[in-house]
Amino acid sequence: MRRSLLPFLTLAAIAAPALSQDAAPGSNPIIRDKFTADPAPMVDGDRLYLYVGHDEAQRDEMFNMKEWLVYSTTDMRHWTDHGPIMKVSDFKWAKKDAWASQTIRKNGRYWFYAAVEHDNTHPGKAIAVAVSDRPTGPFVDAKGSALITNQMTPKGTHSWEDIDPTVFTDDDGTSWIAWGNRQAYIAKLKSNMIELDGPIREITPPLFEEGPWLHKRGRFYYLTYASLDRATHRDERISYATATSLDGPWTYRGELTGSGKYSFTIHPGIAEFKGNWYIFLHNATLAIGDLNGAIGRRAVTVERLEYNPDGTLKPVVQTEAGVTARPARN
Ligand code: FUB
Repeated sequence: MRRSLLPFLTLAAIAAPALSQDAAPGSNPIIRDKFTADPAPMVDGDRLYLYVGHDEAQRDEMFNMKEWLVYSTTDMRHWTDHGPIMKVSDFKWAKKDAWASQTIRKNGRYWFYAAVEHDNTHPGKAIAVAVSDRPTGPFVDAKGSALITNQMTPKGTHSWEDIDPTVFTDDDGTSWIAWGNRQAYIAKLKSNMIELDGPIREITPPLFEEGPWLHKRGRFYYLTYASLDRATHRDERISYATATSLDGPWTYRGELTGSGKYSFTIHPGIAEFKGNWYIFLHNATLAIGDLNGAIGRRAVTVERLEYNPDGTLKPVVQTEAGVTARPARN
């Protein structure tokens, strides 16, 4: 997120036309009765769960995010609304800002990591961890304090550097957490999932802005993220890097998408579900009542994610049809 552009971006988004509420099930945006952002898919059994932040910005407010929601699907077309899983006020040490999150299953429990604003004891953004016995919650604060605070990454230049956690369990059972804004970091998690195991390492890839997402396919690890080329672009796009080990080195592979329509931010979430790969994103094309899309009123979308034979990713075109369109022929 880059603060100086925000008034302009909000005005640009006000031009968004209203979208039809009776579009084909599964077309983009996939949730149309609430503004949702920062999608984080998790596959569990027969179902894909989608964790999102709830955008509730009014008028010219920038962000107003107080809670996280979860939806699920078995067919990528029809989504069940399971409601809020947690409010930021459930973390007693946090002040506000239910920002980007990710949930993973480990040892039969569901671990939810999220960015929030810490209270004045540790000024700046922080990363929280919560746990539940069910993917739909309720989730409770698993630690009673932040997992990561702004003070733990002293090289950073700004107070919202420690946001957007992505959590990934490697083939050997070790779980890792990566996060960041402008600087990207990675650390191992202890098996209790609520403590770091060892040092924090910086892994900032080219043009990194925020929203890292870790996944693995075949021999490659992928670090996909919101990027911003300040010299040429006004809005974030998605870029990615690959490695053959989470210790790196990471090879920059370039841009994967353009910007989200009418949106300064964009945020990737990737999952394989029933033999197909998907990338979830957000844009600001949705209008609800007299509220149009804006920087704080986003809408989650999904597209197919396809690989080239060498493991690189095919460019993703953001569409209204989304997964309702026929898959492209190889
Ligand atoms: O939704 C609030 C923030 O905006 C997220 O943490 C960033 O990734 C960006 O989407």
